[in-house]
Amino acid sequence: MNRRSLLKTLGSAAGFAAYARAFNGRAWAQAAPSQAPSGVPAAPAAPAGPFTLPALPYAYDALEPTIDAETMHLHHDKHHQAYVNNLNAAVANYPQLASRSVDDLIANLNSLPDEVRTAIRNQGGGHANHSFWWMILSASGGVEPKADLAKAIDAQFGSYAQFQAAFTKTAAGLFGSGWTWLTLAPGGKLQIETSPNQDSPLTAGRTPLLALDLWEHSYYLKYQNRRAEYVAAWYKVINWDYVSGLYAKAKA
Ligand code: MN3
Repeated sequence: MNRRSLLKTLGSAAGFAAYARAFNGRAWAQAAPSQAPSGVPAAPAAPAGPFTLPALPYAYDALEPTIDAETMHLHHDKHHQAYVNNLNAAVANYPQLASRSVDDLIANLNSLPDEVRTAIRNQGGGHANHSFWWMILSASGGVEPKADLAKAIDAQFGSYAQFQAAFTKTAAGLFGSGWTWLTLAPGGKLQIETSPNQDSPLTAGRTPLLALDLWEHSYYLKYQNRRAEYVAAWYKVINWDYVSGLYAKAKA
């Protein structure tokens, strides 16, 4: 749109909408260089929304040495971003889905159109699980469960140490890519469970309280094939203050 036709059409709402479209198109083009700064070719353009990558709630190196900054960059900026992009692509033609939260989509997979259910299960699951993952990690979140969650863990597993042993055993038993979770079932019982791929306990109606990412991308740079070492170290960076808060909220 040139300046003259712009001036001519700005008087109407339709004209303003056309101007807004033209401006947004130009801004988008400027924001997407053909080469990323690192020299890696840019990925094909993905829809800009409705889902967006949440910022990390701490610095990329905040979890060093347990989880290294390079892993955090790749995991957050590349892997999580890809789930967001692919989820946006999946809902691009479904405006009725775009207005729902990703947790709502994952908790109600049966409500989704057949054509996009698998894509949302995988890509939406990846977005939901990783959004959760960043929040349950911290270098300063306390070393043990707090308050009512501490009592519930003691009551159900015997002690925090026994809970850790059970969680580690379940994690070690997961074959392939997936997650290990501490969840709260509708009856109020704590549960240690695994999910394959990017499946979420939300789909089964349980509330995630704690998650352990067991995809190789979450640890391979630093730990290589030593997955047990990664799992053992991960307990040092659990944000128990946050997790205990989730339990209190879910019980309320
Ligand atoms: Mn991951």
